[in-house]
Amino acid sequence: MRSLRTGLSLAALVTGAVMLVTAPAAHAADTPLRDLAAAKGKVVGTAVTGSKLTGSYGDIAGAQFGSLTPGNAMKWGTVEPTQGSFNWTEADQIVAFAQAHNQQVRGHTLVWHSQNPSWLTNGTWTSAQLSSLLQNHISTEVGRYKGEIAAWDVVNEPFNEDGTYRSTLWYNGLGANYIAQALTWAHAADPAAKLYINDYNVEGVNAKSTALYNLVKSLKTAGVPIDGVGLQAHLILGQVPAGLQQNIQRFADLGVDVAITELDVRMALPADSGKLAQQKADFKSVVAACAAVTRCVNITVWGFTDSDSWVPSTFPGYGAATPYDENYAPKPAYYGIAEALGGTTTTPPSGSCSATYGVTSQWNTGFTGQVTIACTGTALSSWNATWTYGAGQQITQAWNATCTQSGAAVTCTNASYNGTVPDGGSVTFGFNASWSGSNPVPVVTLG
Ligand code: 9MR
Repeated sequence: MRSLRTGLSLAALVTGAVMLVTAPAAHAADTPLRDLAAAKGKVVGTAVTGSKLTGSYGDIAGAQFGSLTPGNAMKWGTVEPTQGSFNWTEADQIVAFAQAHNQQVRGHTLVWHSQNPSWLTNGTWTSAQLSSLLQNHISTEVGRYKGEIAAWDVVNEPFNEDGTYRSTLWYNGLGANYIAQALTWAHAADPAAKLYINDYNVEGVNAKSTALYNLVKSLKTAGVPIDGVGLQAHLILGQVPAGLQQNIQRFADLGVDVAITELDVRMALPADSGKLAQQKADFKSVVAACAAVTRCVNITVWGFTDSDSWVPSTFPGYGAATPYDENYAPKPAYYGIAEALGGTTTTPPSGSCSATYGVTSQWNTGFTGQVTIACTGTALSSWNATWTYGAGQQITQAWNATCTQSGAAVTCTNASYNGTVPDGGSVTFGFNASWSGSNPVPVVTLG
């Protein structure tokens, strides 16, 4: 019974119940992205933050994605902040969550110039010492998760834009051979893990991607264990490189897998319906390019919600780069991914607002729910959301709205500060309620 209830609350959150202002619509994305991808022999994944894997964030991460990449939790600076003293807490948490949700883990990342501990970057090392530090790091981390990581981004961002090697701690201390050595050590520590080199601005055919291509080719020739190439795909709105599929194909033809490892599409804020439609087209074309190449095995978004994206802090004035908005409402980009994976989705028609009801947690006698009101192509300056409870549920408390209940009829009206729902934006309110017997999801009407 308990697991049935958990199942109910998850289904309620993910599928929700939607009523459009303009017209009732069969709501889209009934099949989770991970299932659409699996039907095409692909995996769709997301970067995650371990501490957030509860509530709506955890429900969506678990239900929609077939692989998880720790956004920061497996980086050297996180796992060994002080030499010899390890912190695997967040990494372990993500691996455990993935296993509980039948998901792969993409390990990220073992050898990088960034997010290293200061004891390492501030130290003075001979090349023999540096080599031994790196070998120990790789053996320790890969060994710890042996058998639990589908693929490792062993080397991250080794190239400059012109295709020369980036000047880093590793390149300067060990020469270009650090790449082959890192792959060899990783393979020794977990022979089953797929080993990748991962970089950005290598999505199209250009000097940098050609340098990566030449490197992979020479590693293959030399018998170095290299299984895949990661194209990060941190893209700008409307700028998906024309040669993306051709570039994926040329790597595949070398006999390695390809993954889109960090997909996001940033836009100048504020978002509006035109930009969100372009973003949908961009996500769709990236996913379609991967779907068209057999050896393109994984498409991972770098955070699935705009509330968990690196973009706004790194590119001030830019954001809205992921498939879900900050309130966990799926954006047009979400439907772009689904459509490229063969899903038949009905995106809300332009010029409408919708309300999505979800149960975010449930216990013996009560539950917490939320309603997200999202607009595209139009905006609201005030709103009320009404529904009828079918099984005696009773609201006890609400936040970010004023809710009243008369018999089975519930009416929730905007608070003084959140009546405005901008074009391309959303607001969410929440409530606690009691239930017994069953807790069916009502249909919400916006007024
Ligand atoms: O998402 C990561 C963010 O939380 C960190 O602050 C940032 C620091 O550089 O790294 C982000 O992830 C990066 C990834 O590890 C490698 N490719 C670029 C990503 C965005 O910076």
